[in-house]
Amino acid sequence: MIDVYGMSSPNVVKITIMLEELGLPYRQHHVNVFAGDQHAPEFLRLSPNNKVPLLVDEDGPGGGKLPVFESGAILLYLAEKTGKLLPPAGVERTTVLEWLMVQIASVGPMFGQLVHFTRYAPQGNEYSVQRYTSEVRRIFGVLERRLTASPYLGSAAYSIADVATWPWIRTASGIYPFLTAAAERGDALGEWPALGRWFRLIGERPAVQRGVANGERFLDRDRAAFGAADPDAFDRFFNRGKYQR
Ligand SMILES: N[C@@H](CCC(=O)N[C@@H](CS)C(=O)NCC(=O)O)C(=O)O
Repeated sequence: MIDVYGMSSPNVVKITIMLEELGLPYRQHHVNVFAGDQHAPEFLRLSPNNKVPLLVDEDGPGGGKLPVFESGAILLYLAEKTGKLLPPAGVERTTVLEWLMVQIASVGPMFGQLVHFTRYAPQGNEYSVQRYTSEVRRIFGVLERRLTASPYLGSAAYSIADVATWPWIRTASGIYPFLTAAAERGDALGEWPALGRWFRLIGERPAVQRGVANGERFLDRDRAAFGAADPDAFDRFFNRGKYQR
């Protein structure tokens, strides 16, 4: 059995989508990041970067229990465990890994910073909002060029590079001002037609729909946890105030 520790965020939805694609049974456990659960010693022992998702495979290599942290490493682990969604060798494998790394190194961190500065930072961060809006739009352009040349990010076939990236595009469409305005006009991704085609195609996959539904099982609990968080909890979550290092 596989245990997934997380919340309703895109980095966790990647993992429930992957598990649904693979047909592997799993249990989900909520981590209240606004209450600081990710800093508990027993969680840090398994996920030393104090973040979700964390996956624990009771049937790891050699039959032992294996904890895996970082969503990219989890996707790679599951792909190698099953032999699915990652070519076994050669140029196609390298290309899938390149686009997986683009998600881990660029899409996740830059999109995340834009969420921070548009939603959570105190007023007066115009430079940061502009910087991350510009960077996110640059990344949209990179994905658009890739998906104009290739049906999927990594290769001609759907892979873990798509699984990693899709939930972030989904989340972005609902929250970034430059996309929500376009969404109100009917198509958030209208400026990026190849990205839009890819986004809709993957969104039709039944495993993706199940993965999103399961990944968002904790949405209400996350909203309640967010609502219950006091200023000290937000300072801890954002590493500021007395938690600043
Ligand atoms: N690079 C990490 C990022 C994960 C991440 O940012 N997780 C957030 C929720 S989406 C988290 O656990 N935040 C808690 C914290 O930073 O204390 C991954 O891809 O797994």
